[in-house]
Amino acid sequence: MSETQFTPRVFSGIQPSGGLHLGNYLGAIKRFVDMQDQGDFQTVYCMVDLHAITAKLLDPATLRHNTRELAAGFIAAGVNPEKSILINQSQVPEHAQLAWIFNCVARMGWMGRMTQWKDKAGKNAEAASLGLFAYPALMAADILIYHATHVPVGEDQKQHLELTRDIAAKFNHDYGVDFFPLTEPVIEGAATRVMSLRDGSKKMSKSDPSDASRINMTDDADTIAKKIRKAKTDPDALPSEVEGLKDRPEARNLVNIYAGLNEQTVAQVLADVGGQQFGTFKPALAELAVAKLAPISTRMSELMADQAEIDRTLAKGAQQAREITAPILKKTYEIVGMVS
Ligand code: AQP
Repeated sequence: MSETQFTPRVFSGIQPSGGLHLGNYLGAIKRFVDMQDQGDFQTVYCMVDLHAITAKLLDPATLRHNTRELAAGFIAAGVNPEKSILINQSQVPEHAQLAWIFNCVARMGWMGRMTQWKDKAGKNAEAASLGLFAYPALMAADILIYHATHVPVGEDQKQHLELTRDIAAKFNHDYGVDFFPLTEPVIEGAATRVMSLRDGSKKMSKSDPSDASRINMTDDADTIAKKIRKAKTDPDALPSEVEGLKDRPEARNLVNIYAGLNEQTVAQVLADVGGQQFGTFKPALAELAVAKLAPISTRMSELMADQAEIDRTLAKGAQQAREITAPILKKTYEIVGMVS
């Protein structure tokens, strides 16, 4: 256990590897805003553009567009650059510098066991990039270069957070220091794992080739309603109790989404909608989704009309971030024995 008192600090990020979707919103951004507004933490939120090229290299103009649009999405959803530090990862070079040290701390076996690596590399691991394999070490550096104590994430990132703790513990142990905190994951709420609208066994994801599988934060009201209307379901009515959703992944997913958007528990939602057929529930869900998402999407478009302002916000964020990261990197180098 760590004896050191670390400043309560939150770090989390999202890859600009594609457009934002409802899973990112409910699993991550909405909770970033909650933790920012609680006021118990200093909050740092990041577009992890270095991560975004690990699965495949993106067209440069696309990466630039995605990064700015993601920044607009964060702000439109309530991340306030006056309250949180909002950054683009590559503009704070200490992330990548610490990642190199962690590449030397982490073990190949640890990385090889990551389910995301196995899923994304697939059967052809030989052809995957070295960056994809090392992704969790860079993620550990993203978090630990801030000495972040808490990381709000979706369920899919739990294993990477455990690895972050393993890297911190090994570094501390190998150098006989108590320098990096053992960061706590914060995985909370009804929608920590939003599933594809077309297949309740698959996570909603930017890289799913089917656009109908996800609700994009830029979708208009008609598109949102159409995707929900066409979402895969089963023929039964909704249950009144949570246990009734067992073995009904698609039904569970739609109820989870409703609960996440309406800030209710699944049990509360089912108490209201139990007995309804999907013909009734889906339009209600569509109406709720449009009511919650349309203002964010409209604000995103307004922000994207002034990209120079987004760039200024990110430049300011990078400056603020480096006041935290530069001393932590300097101290890390001292501990490791780099001559400065
Ligand atoms: N479906 C999801 N449900 C709940 N949370 C989710 N997150 C992602 N998908 C869901 C959370 O969003 C944050 C940022 O994720 P990311 O974009 O950095 O990486 P990812 O998890 O790999 O997201 P995608 O959409 O699946 O991207 P691609 O397709 O590029 O790999 C994380 O907190 C994540 O938990």
